[in-house]
Amino acid sequence: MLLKTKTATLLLTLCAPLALGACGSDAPEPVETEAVDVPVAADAPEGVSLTGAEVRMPAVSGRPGVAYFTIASETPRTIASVSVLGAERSEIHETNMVDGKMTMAVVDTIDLQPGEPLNFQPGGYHVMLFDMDATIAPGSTADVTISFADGDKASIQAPVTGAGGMDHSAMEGMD
Ligand SMILES: [Cu+2]
Repeated sequence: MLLKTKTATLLLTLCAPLALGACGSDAPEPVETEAVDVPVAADAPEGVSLTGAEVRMPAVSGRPGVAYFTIASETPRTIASVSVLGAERSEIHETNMVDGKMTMAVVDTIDLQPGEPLNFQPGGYHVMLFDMDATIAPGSTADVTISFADGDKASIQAPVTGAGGMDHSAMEGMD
């Protein structure tokens, strides 16, 4: 997942000077640019944190894309829907293992509890994006909006990445 990768990179960057034993004043300052790359919601209700968003292209053109992110709330909230600008329709799905097979089910709403961040990620909750237009392309960003049952919304700019990950192949049979 994107967020984990970025965190690992940041730790490596911070640890490098120590590992080299270069603690003198000549040691280069650790650069934290990787951490800045983690997308953070510019627009979210108070107490809501929305981070690490990613929109992934389908392996086969015309198939649904998928959106991932991490969301947390300091108060109980219900996620009612997730939409992405440039995708005509979206559905929240949950991946489950049933009898050793990976299956997906549409989820209408998700309850968010304080202290329990939800990771939308391959193999778990994810948002399927149908009928994406050309504005969603690798290297660009897509506007992801989470709508809560009380009408509040949180938005984040998600980097669009190329196809990849297991969860896509699992989706090919689904429509
Ligand atoms: Cu799905």
